[in-house]
Amino acid sequence: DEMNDHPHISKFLSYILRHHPESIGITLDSDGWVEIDLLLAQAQKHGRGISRQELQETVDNNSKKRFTVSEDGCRIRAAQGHSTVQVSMNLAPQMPPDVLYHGTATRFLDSIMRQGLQAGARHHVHLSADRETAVKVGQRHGKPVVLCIDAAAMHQAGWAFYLSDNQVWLTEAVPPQYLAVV
Ligand code: HQG
Repeated sequence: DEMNDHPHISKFLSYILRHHPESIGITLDSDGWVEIDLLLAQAQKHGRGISRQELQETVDNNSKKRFTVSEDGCRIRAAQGHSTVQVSMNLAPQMPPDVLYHGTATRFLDSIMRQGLQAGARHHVHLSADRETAVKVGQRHGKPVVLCIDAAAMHQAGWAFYLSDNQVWLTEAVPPQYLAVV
């Protein structure tokens, strides 16, 4: 099926490209890229036979555009969400919109309003330019609540913001004074 988004392959690629490339004996470069031929060969060796076409369909049909293939078609990377791997992604700091949103679960609110938003296992806190995306992200964790981030004030104070290949806004942390419950 040409619209197949291959959710199992997507989960596998997220695991490898965000968290544990070493589990199939590959390393990512500092921008998070790996040669597709090498990735597929090593996956095969570890019992995950994936064709080049299945990989391309997974990339093209992924609802969140989680993976980016390089312009020459030879390399792939996860757009965001990295944890343990040492990747910088080499994203240039960007001027954020004045307001950004973060969706979370209500049970995290007290802690977040005390400590601010923290990246936890990931390299960055994930923010979105629209409220709807934040609601969806929050729903993954429980009863959703959306926080408004005063990105203009943060930017003014010197915090760097980055925009991932798939339009997720990233920053190191968000101190409580820049947060409000919508
Ligand atoms: C919460 C998905 C207590 C934070 C989405 C979140 C996103 C705190 C959870 C991407 C806290 C971490 C990332 C604090 C933050 N006290 N809780 N001080 N600071 N939290 O999954 O943003 O499907 O690591 O609110 O679309 O939910 O993976 O982050 O609830 O873009 O492609 O700690 O993951 O994309 O959870 O989601 P996560 P997230 P993918």
